[in-house]
Order: sequence, then structure tokens, then C-alpha cells
Amino acid sequence: MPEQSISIIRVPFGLGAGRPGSEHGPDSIMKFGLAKKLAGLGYDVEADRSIRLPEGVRSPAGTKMKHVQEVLAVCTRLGEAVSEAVADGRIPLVLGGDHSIAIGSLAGLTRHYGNMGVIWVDAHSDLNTESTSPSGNMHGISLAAGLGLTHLKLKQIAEGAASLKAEHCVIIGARDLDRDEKALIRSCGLTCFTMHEIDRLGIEQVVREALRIAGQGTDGVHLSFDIDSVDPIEAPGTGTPVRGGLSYREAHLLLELLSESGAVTSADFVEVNPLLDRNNQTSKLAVELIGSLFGSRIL
Ligand code: Z70
Ligand code: MN
Ligand code: MN
Ligand code: MN
Repeated sequence: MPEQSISIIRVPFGLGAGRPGSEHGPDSIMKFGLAKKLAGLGYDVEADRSIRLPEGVRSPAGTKMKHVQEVLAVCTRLGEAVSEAVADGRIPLVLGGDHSIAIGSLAGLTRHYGNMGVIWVDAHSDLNTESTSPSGNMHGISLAAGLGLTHLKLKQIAEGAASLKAEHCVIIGARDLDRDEKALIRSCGLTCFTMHEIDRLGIEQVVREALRIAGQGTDGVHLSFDIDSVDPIEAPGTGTPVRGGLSYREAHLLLELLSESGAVTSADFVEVNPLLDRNNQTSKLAVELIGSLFGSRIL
């Protein structure tokens, strides 16, 4: 069997979030040994890709949504890099950056996976649109963009990209939803396992259900992991911490179960903000969690 390959794609971009710092996430995660960890798990690791905002791209001031042009430019470049990785048979592992960059991942991926499932692990649902966004922050609309519900469309970003089907999308860990997001979740056909369902069913059953919804009848599964899904006690280094999140053990178990399933074909890890971290705890946690996704085990 040929060695499996991973393309680590760094995206040092934080303008989709409400506060600065997540642009330092990729370098911090790399600094704590991600490439070495994955190589130690037996993967062929390509780690030299970094997606930069092109010189001179700047959105006009005074619009409701902030930094739309910058998000578009970065996502276009990211979409190309992700698409290239898939075409070369490598698993794209995208390190954010804020969660707006998932729009670029989804654009690049859906060129290849015509019927992709998505598992979105997040304290938020990122289901605002340009009309409903209370903040104007682009990281709050990325899943809605994937579903084709925003003015911004994936096919503007990558030729041949297509919207996700809600029936194959799952959110896990939600606990901070805006009013219009709640209405959309009830009507659009995706599945949302909030912290309430995790407490009642247990994370193992939630992940099994999620794998069924995102994995059955699809040709790939993308994991988009926002570190703010984890409780701020374990992951303080993030821009919008929300109490009552996944425990350290639940987060690891979730990723171990995804790993065991063998279903995940690509992943984003986003919203690590080293400027807000304590003793690099959040960056180190991200490295550990990515390890669990790629097969690291206690024994
Ligand atoms: C809010 C908004 C959000 C991440 C915050 C928050 C969205 N619903 N996403 N932090 N990762 O501004 O749209
Ligand atoms: Mn998010
Ligand atoms: Mn979030
Ligand atoms: Mn189907």
C-alpha cells in the first residue's frame, strides 16, 4: 500500500474575525511540532504551502460585511491549493486563520467531490448571511456560503465548485447561535448536535450519527474544526470563547472516532489565536487533536 500523503496548507489570515490574532495560528501550530507528529504517524508530509493575501487587495470602508475582498482573494488562492492537493492524491489539512477561510477549502474541495459531506465542529453555526449577520464578520457566514445561501458563491471562488447539500451537513458543539441562524437550522435540512444533544447522547453516539449523515451516500467528508468548540478552560486562545464547550476528552474522542472511521478526506483547523492564549495551551492542543484525527492513540 502506498504511503498516505498530507498537504499542510497554512493560511495566516485573520480579517474575517472580529479581533486580530488568528493570522498567527498556522505558525504557532507548526512551531509545536505538527509536521513531525504527522511524519511520526507514518505520513508523507508536505508542509511548505502558505497562502498569503495578495498585495494591494483592500475592501472599501463603510460596508456592512467587513473585508469581503480580502476573504475572496485568500479563499481563491486557498481553493487552488486545496484542489491541487486533492488532484495529487494528498489529504489537504488547512490551518487557519479565522473560519472564513473554510469558504476557500469548500470551493476547492467541491470541484472534486460532487456530493461531499461536512462535519462542522464549532461553538457557533456560521450560518449567518450578508443580510442576517449581526457583526459583519465574514467568519460568521462560512457554512452558509458553503450551502449556497449567501450572495457570495463557491463558484465565484473556484471554477466547477458547487454548493453543499444540507442533508449531508452536520454541526457538532453549537452553543452560541444568533436568532436567524436558529431559524435557518430548523428549516434548511442540516443536522445540528448542540451541547444539549452531546450531554444527552454522549459524544460517541453523536459522532456515529454525524458520520452516517455526512458519510453515507457521499463521495468525501470534510471536517471543519473551529477550536472554539472546545471549552475555554482547555482552549482559551481563540477570539470568541464560549463557556460550556467540549471537554478535553470529548474533543479527543471525537477526533479518534473520526480517525477510526477512515471517512474524513480533508480538514480545516481554525480560530487558534496565539495572542489570546495562555502558555501556548491552545496551539499545543490543536497539534494533539490533529494527531488524534490522523491516528495518534494513547496505547
Ligand atoms: C456570530 C457572528 C463566530 C466564530 C464567532 C459569531 C460567529 N454568529 N464564528 N466566532 N468562529 O458574528 O456571525
Ligand atoms: Mn466557526
Ligand atoms: Mn466558532
Ligand atoms: Mn444523499
